[in-house]
Amino acid sequence: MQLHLVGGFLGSGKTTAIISISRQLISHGKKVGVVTNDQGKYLVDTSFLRSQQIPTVEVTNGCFCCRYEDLEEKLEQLTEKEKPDVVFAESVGSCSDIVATVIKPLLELAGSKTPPTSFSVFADGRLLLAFLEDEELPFSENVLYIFKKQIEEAQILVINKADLLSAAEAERLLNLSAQAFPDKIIRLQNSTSDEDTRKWYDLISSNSTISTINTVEMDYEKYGKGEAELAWFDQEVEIRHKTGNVFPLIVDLIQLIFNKIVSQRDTIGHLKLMITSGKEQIKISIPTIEQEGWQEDLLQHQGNEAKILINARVQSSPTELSEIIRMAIHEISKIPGVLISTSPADSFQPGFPNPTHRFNQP
Ligand SMILES: Nc1nc2c(ncn2[C@@H]2O[C@H](COP(=O)(O)OP(=O)(O)OP(=O)(O)O)[C@@H](O)[C@H]2O)c(=O)[nH]1
Ligand SMILES: [Mg+2]
Repeated sequence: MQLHLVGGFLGSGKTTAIISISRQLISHGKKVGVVTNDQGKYLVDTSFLRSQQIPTVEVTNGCFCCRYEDLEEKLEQLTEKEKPDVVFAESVGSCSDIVATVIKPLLELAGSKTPPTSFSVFADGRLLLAFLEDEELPFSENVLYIFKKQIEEAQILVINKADLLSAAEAERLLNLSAQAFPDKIIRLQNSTSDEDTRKWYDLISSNSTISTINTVEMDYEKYGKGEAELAWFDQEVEIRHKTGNVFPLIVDLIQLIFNKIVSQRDTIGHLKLMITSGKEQIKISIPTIEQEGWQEDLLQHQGNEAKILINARVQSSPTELSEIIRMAIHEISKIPGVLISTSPADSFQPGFPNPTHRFNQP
């Protein structure tokens, strides 16, 4: 069995690439499994992967490094149940120091039955270009530290969302990345293209150098502060309209949340929603740089009730983020004919990173 670790910042495209290649592999008769990971416990990604019939287990309530034993246990469960040929493990987008705390332990601990084959780190090409050209990014210094460290420890750097770059930007980005990271394997990729994710898979499945991967220096004070400057919010919302279609209301709800976050000068890491209506399951995703078209996608659907799982990861405080979402839901609930019920909201800052193991020799 091959195990491919996939890291990188919130919204960089990890799940998109994993789904694209998993579906291709499954259609060619391979057995695939995925491990998702998050600080929260109600995960849009898990729900979306399962909706695509991809066997998925999850490590919740903390990153792989802080819940290392859980990761090993889930890998074992998946291996026993599905007997997969290939497993992808996607770490939470606020996690770094994965080489020292996950890859080295998986490679070197006697009890570890699942040594990894590759470690890819995804970065949104537009954010990476701004970063390498010393432009200001919309993150605090400590959050930017996490973004930077994730890239620094990559074995394979996937510069993603290539389709959203001009040819000139792509060329500049490749040149700058080659200069900044001479020791990495660098790929420019569009993860919405099956052909491109297939090439990524060819690269990671033939990788033979994982055992030589180096750990990076990590300032845990800065890393911890960066995580604490992010807010997590998860909630399930059921919306019904007595006579009409709820989808335009869902668009309004998301737009209200988005506008309020932006007007408060908070930065979205990733706002993602899983909408279930009848037999349909739709994932809506708004990363740091909003991608157009989600409104039109949603308005193609119809139904007078839906269940919405909200996962918001925002540079903000949990109190502020909860209030923004509570107010938006309240606004929509005032519309005549609309009935809304909500599960208790789960809102918090990720705890200080406290890895189970840390192999700090290079
Ligand atoms: N145009 C374009 N969009 C992409 C690409 N890869 C991902 N996306 C979009 O980017 C958004 C975020 O993608 P995800 O795959 O959910 O990102 P992620 O890294 O798994 O996010 P988290 O799990 O929250 O950290 C979605 O709207 C995707 O459709 C790409 O190569 N090109
Ligand atoms: Mg994901």
